[in-house]
Amino acid sequence: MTATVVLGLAWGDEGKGRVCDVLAHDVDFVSRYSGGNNAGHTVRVGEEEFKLHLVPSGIVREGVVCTIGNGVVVNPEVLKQEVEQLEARGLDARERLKVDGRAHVIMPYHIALDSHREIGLGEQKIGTTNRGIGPTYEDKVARSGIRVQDILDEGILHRKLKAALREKNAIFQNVYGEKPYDVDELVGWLESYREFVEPMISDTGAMLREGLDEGKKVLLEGGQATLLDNDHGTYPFVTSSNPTIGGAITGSGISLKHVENIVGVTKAYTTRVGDGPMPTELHDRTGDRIREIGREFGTTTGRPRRVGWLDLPAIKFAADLNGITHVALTLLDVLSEVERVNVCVGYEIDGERYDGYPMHQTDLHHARPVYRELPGWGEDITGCRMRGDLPEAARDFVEWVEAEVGAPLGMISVGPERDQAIVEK
Ligand code: 2SA
Ligand code: MG
Repeated sequence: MTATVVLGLAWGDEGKGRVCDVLAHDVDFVSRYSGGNNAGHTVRVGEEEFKLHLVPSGIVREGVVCTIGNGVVVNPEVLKQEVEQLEARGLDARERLKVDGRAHVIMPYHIALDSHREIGLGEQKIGTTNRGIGPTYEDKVARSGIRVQDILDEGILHRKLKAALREKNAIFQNVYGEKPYDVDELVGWLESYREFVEPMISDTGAMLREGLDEGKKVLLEGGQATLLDNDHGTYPFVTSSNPTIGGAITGSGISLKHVENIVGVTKAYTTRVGDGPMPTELHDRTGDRIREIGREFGTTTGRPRRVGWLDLPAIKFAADLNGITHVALTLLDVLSEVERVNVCVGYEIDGERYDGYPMHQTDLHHARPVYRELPGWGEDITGCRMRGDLPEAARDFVEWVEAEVGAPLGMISVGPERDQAIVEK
């Protein structure tokens, strides 16, 4: 009965795909539970690099069954493209991928609305990935969404789309001056994916629960991260799902009793793509260098990521909120290139010192980081495979972070290759 949840502790791109790939070697299932193709998970296997947006990263491991859970939003076009691309590279993706019938479908009008909203917000924009994620979740909550299972029933599609478009078409015509969406055309669009998607549609939650009860191992792969959580993140600069531990349960359909390990992933520094507060953001040459060495560009949109020092109060908040059992520290090798390493240990907010992560959004916008400066190690660590192999300054850094976060470091990644990691139990 063991499920392991891998989730991000900051604003995403912590390397969850990389951590999942290492953990996937002895699991039976890898499952996505939140978000959609706004995620971008990069996995390197030898010379090959896989960039995945919707399909769980376990697909690159032979024999692993991958599920897209009920909490995910699915763009059928992207799903088909991604599966076909994986197949073209010799992976039997179609046979090993299951999609929950309860998952919601990202429709073309959701993508259009995402883009109109962002333009309308101007400088206050959220900086979304423009994949229609927010509007799809809105429809889910409003009970006017289209689900994957609906693709199998033309009558239902007609009825649901007609109802959904009544208000939406008025918005497209009257607010945005665009032509309305046509129900028949959209039904035709969805039906064009029926043959492809039908064999994959499953009750993935039941499948996972049954597997877990039989002693199989499940890895739940988070998309986005804690500070982008709709409830706990830096609202409104968040995504529209719950990438945190509660969302892992709701979005996968497994029970709390099955969860044994919760791995919180953080980089040795911080990045954020999209708008919103980021107290430790660097606007200098060090930031540019970290961006360059860490190849910090959005996997989905190619946007340069904002780069800053590790924000410990934020990470500690996320670790506490998710009840993590282990930390996975990634991209430690990137810091080999900087002379001194800063870590934020608190904030100064309107003249007062705070140690914790602020609840008020205004405080977060006003927060100035208080740093502890540590010596850099200035040497290549990509060959280290045990903690003891690390230079003293790097070891001091990881051990201090481990003590501060209060959970053991299960993995320290020292390079992008599958084996470039220090893995501990
Ligand atoms: P959305 O599209 O509605 O989910 O955007 C809302 C906010 O969530 C952020 N967000 C992300 N942040 C980091 N990484 C994400 N995935 C891609 C990647 C992003 C990319 O792995 O690189 O390629 O740009 C991701 N997805 C959503 C987003 O920036 C908004 O701040
Ligand atoms: Mg990413």
